Amino acid sequence: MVSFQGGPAPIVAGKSAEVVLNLPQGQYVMLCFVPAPDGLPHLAKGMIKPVTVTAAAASQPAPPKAEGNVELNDFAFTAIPSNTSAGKHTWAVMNKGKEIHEMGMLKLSAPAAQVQQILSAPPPGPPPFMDAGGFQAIMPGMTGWTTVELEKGAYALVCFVPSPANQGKPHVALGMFRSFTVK
Ligand SMILES: [Cu+2]
Repeated sequence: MVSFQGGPAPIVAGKSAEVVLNLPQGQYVMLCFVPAPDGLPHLAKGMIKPVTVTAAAASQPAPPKAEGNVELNDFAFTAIPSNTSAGKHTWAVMNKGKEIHEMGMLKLSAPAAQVQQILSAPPPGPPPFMDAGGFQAIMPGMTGWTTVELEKGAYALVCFVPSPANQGKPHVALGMFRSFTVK
């Protein structure tokens, strides 16, 4: 009934995330899957909004100039930009796999290996990371753009999309996690 067309990934309160999408004309919904303290996703509490995308104007802006590519694959981030210095960067996010993928970005406050393990089976209590934006799920073959604002420290890219070919396991449990350091 739906196809995933991207959008900004979860971000901590008070910060902002930026994406550029090339949306075909049609009916859309914006929604938020982040769980509330009672476990219900925000969309069940009203965080869902229909949007109509009308026909494109004759003259279209050029795609953003990306300084690097993030390649999403089954089930790994097979390429990430080489320049991850502190500051703003515009990345092209490309789904090169056969499944739907996303590029969630986390700022880590624990070693990456420990965070990766926790994400597959989250224990109760505050997580050792902060949601730092990124790019929401897109269909195979699609590309979008995100401008990320990096601070010094440890980060990871992660995909939580469930895999139909693997009993619905989230991609992170299949290895779709890649850490990087911002200097
Ligand atoms: Cu994925």
